[in-house]
Amino acid sequence: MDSKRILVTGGCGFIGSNFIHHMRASFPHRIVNLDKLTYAGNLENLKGIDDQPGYSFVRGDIAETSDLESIFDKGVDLVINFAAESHVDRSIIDPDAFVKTNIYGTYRLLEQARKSGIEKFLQVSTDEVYGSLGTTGKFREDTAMAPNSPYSASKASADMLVMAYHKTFGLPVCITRCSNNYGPYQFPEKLIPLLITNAMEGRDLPIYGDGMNVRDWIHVKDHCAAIAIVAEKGKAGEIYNIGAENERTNMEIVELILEIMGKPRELIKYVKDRPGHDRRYAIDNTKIRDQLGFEITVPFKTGMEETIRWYVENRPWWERIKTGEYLQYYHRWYGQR
Ligand code: NAD
Ligand code: TDX
Repeated sequence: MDSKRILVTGGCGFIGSNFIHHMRASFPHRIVNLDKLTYAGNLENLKGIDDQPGYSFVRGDIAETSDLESIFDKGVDLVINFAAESHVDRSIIDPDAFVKTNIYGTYRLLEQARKSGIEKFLQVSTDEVYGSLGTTGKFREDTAMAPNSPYSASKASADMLVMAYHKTFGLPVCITRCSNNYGPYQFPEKLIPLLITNAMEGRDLPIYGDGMNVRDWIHVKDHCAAIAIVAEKGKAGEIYNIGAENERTNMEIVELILEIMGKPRELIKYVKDRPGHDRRYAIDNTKIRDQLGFEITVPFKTGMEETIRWYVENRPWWERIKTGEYLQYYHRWYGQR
């Protein structure tokens, strides 16, 4: 790939920061990271990159035209939109920010890209837009969307806007729909880091309902590699599913974590189910494998061992989040600027 100017939105979150690490290690592109720094955005995730030439950080909101204009005025070749409210449980408590960022924010970004002209707009979406599967079958790119939570409905709405901008205005877009990610820098509200960090603290490991819901887990490194491939080779107007063919029940996940960490089963606590809890997700990744040459590189057990080691070795990272110290730090540091 030639050197490009890439706008990465939401680059201080879990997948966005892993993606920036991946790109800086592999490609010569200039990256502008636009992030609002919500509770999920953490500048620490980019330590070591923040002062590199060719990388810049802008604190701002994808839903604010003025924040976007100041970046697009300097030229943008490629937009990769990670910015989102991403936690299903929070969308059940208060969907407001989900509608604002995931739908309206994506719309503003599309409008800016359309006005400024770009080579490609890559929307990072999710398999949750397809809804829930029974015991058989897999999501294909032509599976109809049937979202069940405010989060997945907001992501599905954004996907429809993205595709409409392609059909109506000819904007060169691609959409990726990935399954559940795990790996370093994941906010400890999500299942895997929540279980690991609670186990380290000797706290209960909450499992919703009967624990038999199925997710198709992929290491974040493989997701980031797939996004880079779609950014380079994806055809405009196309959707690409991303998954690792790695279906596990939540019980299998908690048991594996307990086994690797050498912790007792007694820590498991069944709790009241999530309302509208999707039963099963499974991705058919034939299209991205056959058409773009994507391959999975991280075996699940190895990926989980590495991830657990990362949380053990980076205890201050998640302790600051769990004690709220990061937020206090943030207000102290930025409050007077
Ligand atoms: P995350 O919650 O860890 O990070 C989201 C980032 O976006 C944060 O840094 C936050 O500060 C930023 N942000 C939020 N609102 C913003 C706004 N209005 N303007 C600018 N920045 C804003 O999320 P994640 O898990 O890294 O997910 C990234 C993307 O990937 C999301 O679009 C999500 O829907 C999608 N996705 C996630 C998974 C998963 O398993 N985590 C799987 C498939 C797809
Ligand atoms: O405490 C918990 N106990 C529990 O049993 C939590 C937090 C979750 N769960 C269950 C719910 C799901 O079946 O574990 C499974 C995974 O839950 P989450 O980590 O909340 O992920 P999920 O709801 O599947 O959504 C994730 O994957 C798709 C991401 O959060 C989304 O951003 C992504 O789009």
